[in-house]
Amino acid sequence: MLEYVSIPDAVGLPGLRVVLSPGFPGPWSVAAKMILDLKGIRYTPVAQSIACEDKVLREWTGQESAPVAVLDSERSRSRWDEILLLAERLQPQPSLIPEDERLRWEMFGLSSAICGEDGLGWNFRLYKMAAWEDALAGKSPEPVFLSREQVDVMQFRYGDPSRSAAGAKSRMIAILELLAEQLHENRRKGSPYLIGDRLTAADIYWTSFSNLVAPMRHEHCPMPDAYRAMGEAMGADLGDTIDRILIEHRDAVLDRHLALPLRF
Ligand SMILES: N[C@@H](CCC(=O)N[C@@H](CS)C(=O)NCC(=O)O)C(=O)O
Repeated sequence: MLEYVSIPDAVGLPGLRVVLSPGFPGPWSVAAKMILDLKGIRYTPVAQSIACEDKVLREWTGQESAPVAVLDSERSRSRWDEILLLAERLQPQPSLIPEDERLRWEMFGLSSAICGEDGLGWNFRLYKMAAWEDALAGKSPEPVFLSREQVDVMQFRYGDPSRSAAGAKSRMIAILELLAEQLHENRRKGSPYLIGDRLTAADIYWTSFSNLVAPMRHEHCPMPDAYRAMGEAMGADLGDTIDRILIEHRDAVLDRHLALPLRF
């Protein structure tokens, strides 16, 4: 595990502090960490408690999720795109945002389909929250590793009463198909990456979020059994909609670009 400082201790520290979810590979947190590490940006890791109310974190950053990055006395940055732009500013090389305006637009669009509200990660969570509700009501054997109170916190933060579990699952399938199509198309053009001919943040986001539907090998990413089981169950529910090319690409990004095993 990384060496974390507590939220109250982090508030008064100088430099870049990044609040992460310790001990499990929360996809937004892992992606932020991959981006900072790839660029060699130093920061103080700060520990968040998942799905808990935290007055100090709210007062400090205006929200309670992880990841959130705070540089000196600047405003906090909690969205995936804000954190990416901050990292690019602090260390422009290697750049993870294409220079070409059209590719840049494609990169942010595709990344939003992975990490943005109503994207892959968001719909995974909606799908799981529906299963947890059923399990807590005694209607399903789905394992729930959050308490009733924590599930309520998650519903308040991320819930969408208009989206059924089936709707969340079809959105995930549509996004996975889009990612696979994009990889096939770029491969035909001679590039192994999602956008253009080099690594961009979109590849990083897919790599990190892939754990939700196809957990990484243990030697790449040791994680709690319950978390691995959750991703495996999601993969089984999605069946053969996960094109092999997505997993090959994820493994290639891990091998070529990231320090393994991942630590969090
Ligand atoms: N704020 C992020 C989303 C981050 C996010 O969804 N974080 C989740 C990771 S599972 C989280 O912190 N969940 C637990 C919590 O809210 O305590 C964004 O908009 O890009």
